[in-house]
Parts: sequence; C-alpha cells; structure tokens
Amino acid sequence: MAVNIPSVEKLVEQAQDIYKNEFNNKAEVAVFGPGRVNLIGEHTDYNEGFVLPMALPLVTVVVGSKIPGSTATIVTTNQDVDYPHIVQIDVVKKRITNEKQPKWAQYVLGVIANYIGSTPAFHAVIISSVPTGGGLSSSAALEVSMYTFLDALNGPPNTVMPTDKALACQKAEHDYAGMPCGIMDQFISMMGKKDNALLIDCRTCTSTLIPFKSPDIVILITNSNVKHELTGSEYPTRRKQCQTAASLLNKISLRDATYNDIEYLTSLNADEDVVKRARHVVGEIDRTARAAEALKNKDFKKFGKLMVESHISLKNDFEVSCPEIDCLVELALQVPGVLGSRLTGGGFGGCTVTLVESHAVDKVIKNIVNNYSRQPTFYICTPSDGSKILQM
Ligand code: GAF
Repeated sequence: MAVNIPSVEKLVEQAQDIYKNEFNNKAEVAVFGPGRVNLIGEHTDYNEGFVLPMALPLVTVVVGSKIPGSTATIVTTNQDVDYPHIVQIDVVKKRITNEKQPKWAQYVLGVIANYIGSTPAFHAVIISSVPTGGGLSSSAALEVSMYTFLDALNGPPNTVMPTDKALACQKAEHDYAGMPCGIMDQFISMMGKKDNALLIDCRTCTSTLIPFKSPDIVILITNSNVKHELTGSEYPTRRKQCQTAASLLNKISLRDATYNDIEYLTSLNADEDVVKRARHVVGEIDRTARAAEALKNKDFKKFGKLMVESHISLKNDFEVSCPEIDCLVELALQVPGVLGSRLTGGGFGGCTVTLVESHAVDKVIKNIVNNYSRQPTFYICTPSDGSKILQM
C-alpha cells in the first residue's frame, strides 16, 4: 500500500495546533516548501548540465508569527532529527543560543544568515511529510520553506527573483550544513509547478516547464529505507573527480565535454575512477536533454528507457547506488507495464523513481513487498507546486 500523503491544509492545521500549545496564540503566517523527485539528470547539476525534477506533494510546512526582540524560537515535530527539537536563534548575531546545537537547526540558521532582506524575531513551528534522509530533498524543503516563511513575515513588496532565493538557500546548505550540493533541489522546491516537470539548465540557471500529466502513467517512489548521509565524503569526492576530469580536458565543466573527450581522457591514462565519473556525466547530460524531448512528445516508453540507462550508469560508472536500490530497480523492471526505474537523488540509499502504466502499479508494489529484504515505503506522486505562502 502506498502512503496516504496528508494534504498541505491538514499539515497547516496540525502545525497551528502545536503552535497554539507552545506559544498560546494563533500563528499569523503559513507557508510550505516541497521535497522533490528527480526524474533524470543525476549528479549533473554541479557539472553545469541539465536536470529534470518535479516537486512533490510531500512538503515542509512552517507556521509562525513575528514577535518583538531579537530571538527566534523554532519548534520541529520531526522525530527523525537530532535533539533538541526546540531551538532559539539570535537573528541579529545569527547564531543558535542553545548549548546543544542540533543539525536541523543549522539549516534554519543558514537560511536566516543568507536571507536577502531583514529577519525579524519570530515564533515558528515546522512540520513535514518529506522523509528525512530519503533522497527526496528534505533539506531543500526545509531551507525553501524557511526562506518563504521569512518572506511571509516581511510581507510585500518582494522583488527578489526566485532564482536568487534558491541560490541563497543553496549557500545556506554549503556554509551551514557542510554539503556542497548543486542547485537542483532548491530550484525545484522554489519553482516547481503542478502538473509539470522542470528542465533546469544548471549553467545558465534558467528553467523550462514541461507538462507532465497523464491518466495512464503513474510515478511511483519507493523508499529503500536505507539512510544516506550525503555530507559524508562520497558526494564531495564525486564533485572533485568531475572537476579533475574537466581540468584534464581543459574545460570549465563537464557540460562542455563530449563522448570523444572520454576516449581522450582514457588515452591520457587518467585515473580510472575519474574517467568513469566523466563518462556518466557526459552520458547523463545527453540523456536528460533527450528525456526532456521525449516528455514533450509524451513518448513515455523512450523516457523510461533513458531512466534505465541512467540507473545503469549511476551504478557502474558513478558508483552511487547500493544493493538495496539495485534490487528495487530490478524488482520494478520485472513487472510488465513498467517503463523505467532508477535511483533518484544523491544515492547510497534513499529512493527509486519508477514510471509505470497505471494498471500495473499495484503489481509493482506487490512484487517489491514480496521480494525486498527490508520494509519499503511507497509514494504515488503527481508533479506538484513549488513553495507558496498560504496565509499572510
Ligand atoms: C543531491 C544534491 F543536493 C543535488 O544538488 C544533486 O547533485 C543530487 O544530489 C544528485 O543529482 O540531491
């Protein structure tokens, strides 16, 4: 059975109840920022390539009110994050004042420190349906919802471009969570649109909406429930290997590299891992551009085939998959009606995304439940809206 995803309204209601208990008042503003699933284009964003994600109905909601003074008090209901679940931040000095400083609060502080505008003191409650560390970008959902919350507290006019807001959130993650991520997650969480995927050109920071709505096709997300920790060494190592490949080729980034360049790298006797990483990136940028065309033409078969090629490349060349994720992909692909399946997000656990004909989705879930060694979680998702102010 797929998870029954709570509506944004329901989450706001819950957050308001908690706010009332904590702060004895009604929160004046309510906002949300969604998680995302990347359909194709993995580990291409920091190589200035293309990515093709969509925003999810899984969201982080922030409710709260402006208060006098310089102290923000923030409560999270997320049981998966470290303690304490209530923190205080000095919004002028930009620092957490609790003795114990939980990791989740670093993201909040990072957004406050990078917010374009002034940050008033506030009370807030954060509640989320995005699984933590599941590869669906719970961190970007937190950053973007926090950013949008500060916008809501400040009220109109707001002339800052969504692109700049997303870049500020990315900087928050770099500087305060120590994760050198690309721009995909913050962009889609900020700019996603219902019934559309978003093709992002990570070189120019421009994006194009591609309609993605069909009663015959379902996007099934399967959480392996293997937790990943991208701030570990693997993600920065991959980034460095890609930079090494680009420098050996005398290029600014692998966006400018071609299939011939991979042969040239091999002839240079470059480190084997460096060659493999570059081969993935060059192929993946090309596949993403072709997948975007296929989606425009509603050629879901072709799209699914490219997803499978993407997974093989992530597994063999970029080496960011793991046995549990490979097993989920294999079990999905065994079912007739499945068009494609792949690892989504940074890797080393997290989720798979499967494109499946509607009639076959229950069979896929059954095949996985019966044969996967752990307990998976399923989400059936349609492309949803990016962050929004709901109450101001
Ligand atoms: C993580 C990062 F945050 C993204 O920027 C992107 O690089 C992704 O891994 C891999 O495609 O989600």
